[in-house]
Amino acid sequence: MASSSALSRISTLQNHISPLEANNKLRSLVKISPEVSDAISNGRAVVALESTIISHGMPYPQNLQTAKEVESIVRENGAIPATIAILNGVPCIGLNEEELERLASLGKSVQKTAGRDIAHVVARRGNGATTVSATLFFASMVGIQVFVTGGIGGVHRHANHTMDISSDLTALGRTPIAVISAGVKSILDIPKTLEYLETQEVYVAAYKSDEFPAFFTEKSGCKAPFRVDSPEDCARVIDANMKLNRQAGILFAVPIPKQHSAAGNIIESATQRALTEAREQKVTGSAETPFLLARVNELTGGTSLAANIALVKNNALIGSQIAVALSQLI
Ligand code: PSU
Ligand code: MN
Repeated sequence: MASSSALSRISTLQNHISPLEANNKLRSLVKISPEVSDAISNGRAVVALESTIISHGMPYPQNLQTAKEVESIVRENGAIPATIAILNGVPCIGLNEEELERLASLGKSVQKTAGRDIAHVVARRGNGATTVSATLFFASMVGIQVFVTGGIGGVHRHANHTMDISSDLTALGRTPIAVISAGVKSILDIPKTLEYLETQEVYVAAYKSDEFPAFFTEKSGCKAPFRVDSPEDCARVIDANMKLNRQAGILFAVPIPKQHSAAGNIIESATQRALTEAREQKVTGSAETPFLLARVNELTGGTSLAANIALVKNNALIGSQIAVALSQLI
């Protein structure tokens, strides 16, 4: 028999009360677009999207083009996109076209905002592009359950010396949201990243594969803890996690589409060179990922950018299907 406090917890869950609904003060601090707000209240499928990938992950204007295309893919597949960023100190959930353009054209002058940086950007009334960790925070605040990105951060190579472990991993460990990514880049230590996700109690599955993907390549040499084969499989995992009130997150790792993985080896050797350059130029901390992404793109003559765009769009397609399957389950 469940105790009465457990029962009231379950009934709260079934009504899907998000922290925002539970705490009116939060409402005055964030701006939710009318479309996203309607979709959430009506139980429609919503997909959160991060913004560091726009400001720091890709150059202008490809970043704007990709952000718009990703939003269209989400809509075409029956879900509502909610791109999250901080504009003039206001966390925005769902950007309109003008806001998206502003963010994309400001590029790297926007503060890369991980969980650690949120209060700083809000206090200074600055502009912040949210990483996976900060996007998880805001998505969870408004009750979004599915979040699409390109690649999440992870345990960096040499982390045993530098302690450089992305806060994406600890945020996933305490936020019950499903993140769809193409795995993690080989600029990171993939086996250690998987170990750390296990420590954080994050559910990890590869999509239609036994192996955890390595962003630009379909395989990393590491077996994924679980395998899922359809959006419905994914939705059932999210539903079980939520009904059990587990506070840890979920990572669905979707391999890059085959036609774009051919360049994987060229990109891998460019990555090795960029890593050496980063060490030589002493690029560390939050500057490391943007440096490596830009350098690998230069070294491959744009091939890595094309592959990056293709995999983000594929993740948006699958993420929307998962969000729709979830909305039909609940
Ligand atoms: N990996 C990518 N592209 C990206 C990022 C990571 O392939 O754009 C971004 C994401 O926003 C991710 C962040 O959340 O970098 C992680 O940064 P750090 O390693 O500093 O935690
Ligand atoms: Mn870091």
